Amino acid sequence: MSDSRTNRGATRGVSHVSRRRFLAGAGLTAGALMLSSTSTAASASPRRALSDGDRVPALVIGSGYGGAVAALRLTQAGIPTQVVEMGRSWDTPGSDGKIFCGMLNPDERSFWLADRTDAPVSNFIGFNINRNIDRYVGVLDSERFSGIKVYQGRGVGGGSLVNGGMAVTPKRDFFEEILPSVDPNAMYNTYFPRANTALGVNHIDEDWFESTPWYKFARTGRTTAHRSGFTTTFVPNVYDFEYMKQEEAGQVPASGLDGEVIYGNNAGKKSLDKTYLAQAAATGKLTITALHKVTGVAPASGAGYDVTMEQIDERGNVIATKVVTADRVFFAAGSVGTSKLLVSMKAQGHLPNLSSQVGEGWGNNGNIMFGRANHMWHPTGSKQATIPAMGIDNWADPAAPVFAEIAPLPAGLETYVSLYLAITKNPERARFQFNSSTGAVDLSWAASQNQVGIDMTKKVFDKINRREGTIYRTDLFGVYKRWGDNFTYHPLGGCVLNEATDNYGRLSEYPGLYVVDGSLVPGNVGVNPFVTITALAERNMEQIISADL
Ligand code: FAE
Repeated sequence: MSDSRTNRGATRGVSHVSRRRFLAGAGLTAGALMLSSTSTAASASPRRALSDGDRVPALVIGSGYGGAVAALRLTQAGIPTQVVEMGRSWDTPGSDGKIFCGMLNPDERSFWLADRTDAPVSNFIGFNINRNIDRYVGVLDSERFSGIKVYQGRGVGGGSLVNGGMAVTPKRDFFEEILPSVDPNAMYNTYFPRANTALGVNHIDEDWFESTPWYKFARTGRTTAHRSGFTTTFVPNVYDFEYMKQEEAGQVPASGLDGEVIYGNNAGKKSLDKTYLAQAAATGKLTITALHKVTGVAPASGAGYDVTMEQIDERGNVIATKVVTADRVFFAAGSVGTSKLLVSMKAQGHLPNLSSQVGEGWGNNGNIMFGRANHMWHPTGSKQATIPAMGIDNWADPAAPVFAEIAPLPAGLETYVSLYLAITKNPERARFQFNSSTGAVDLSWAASQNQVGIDMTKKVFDKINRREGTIYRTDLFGVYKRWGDNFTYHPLGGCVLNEATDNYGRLSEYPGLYVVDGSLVPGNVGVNPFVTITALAERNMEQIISADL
């Protein structure tokens, strides 16, 4: 079986350009980082956080992928843009001199307003490895609904702060299947390449991959996959692999080689604050108001929309409530955040004419995490990079459509575990619903809806286990629990393009309201989603700016 480059064509030649952009971006960010945590834009005008009663031309709710694209393209079009972000700006080191904490020593910076960490791999050989922490506006949230837990990044940069950086352009035939109203030629010729360039996507040096101890876990996963007849593929990333090589050589501070990823990377990763948001800040037209959570959007008297927000302190206490009037509002709070806001605004009569499709079409991108126990003669290495670089690609098999990332388990010791995050073609969907008795928005997903994804995963990995004479680990996600099927890293949908919105993300019933984030993607994209979210936002913003502004 052979390796192949995942969608290499879409990103070929990007690394040199993006490296230059990254360095430029990092410089800009350094300037931006001098500002306070409530107003982080370099030379933004006005250079202050939003105040009660302000009137602004464009307000973006959330600073993840959709929000960052909107911010950059609006500011480049000359429009002063306000981004409102509920998380903090991750620009100030803690007492240990680092901005983020590592995975093996999590502290209050790890989790969003929680008393205890809630790591996806929660257990190890019978022990729960979570630990008590102080409540703080940490960078990773595990938002709980009755049937699923949704991991999301919190802070300026959204999911880019906590994710594994895997930058995968989706397979064209599946993209055409899920979003038939979108011109695929435009996406694959223009917007995917644009997104990959602006995100700073790069590829691992394959010779280095083959020789470094830090990717032994991936080579072991590859060997066992190939022996059972499965194909693997290198996966592009926004972590700078050249920086990682320098980490190995001891020339720069280690991050991806020092157990840092889901609670943030202190170096190496081109998160959005170093790419899109840094470029937007450089226009002088951007202001980011952090630690402000939008709670309501409703038509203003006269023109525009009143956006209500709560300012919180770093312990999560509400310290002010503000209402800002915006001519245009871009919902970029992520699949969960945007869907919850819109569903509750509709149900409470603030935006009653929103489409009945708002809240529909949510999926978990078929996520299933699990581990296999290798034999002792098949170690995975005590040294493991935190950044995944390879996947098992069985998507074309209709009986078991699975794209499984070979994930690291950087425990600092040999575990013999091969860990995987499988993306399966799970067709199950759920809806967000307003609960009038609690005032909260529930998600209807039931745990049983992930069984179809487990069945697909088993078809691939049972075969590998039979061939290798190995078994699944049952100690990683609880006690005697084989599947990490009760959480997702990839929430998608809830405000699906061309169903809840028009074909460009406009909430047509309310001119001036737009959706630009992962809620537009209908539940499953077959690969890790941020490149798709970014490229779709690029496409939609181009149209919106030229036609509406
Ligand atoms: P997102 O990035 O979540 O940004 C939404 C932002 O809005 C956040 O910063 C929120 O704090 C903020 N927000 C929410 N509600 C409000 C409100 N009411 N008021 C103000 N602000 C608000 O949305 N994807 C990949 O493609 N590759 C990977 O390797 C990968 N690894 C992942 C690993 C982890 C641990 C996690 C959690 C996710 C991973 N993902 C990965 C998923 C990826 O990060 C996710 O799809 C995108 O971040 C979603 O982008 P959005 O713009 O939709």
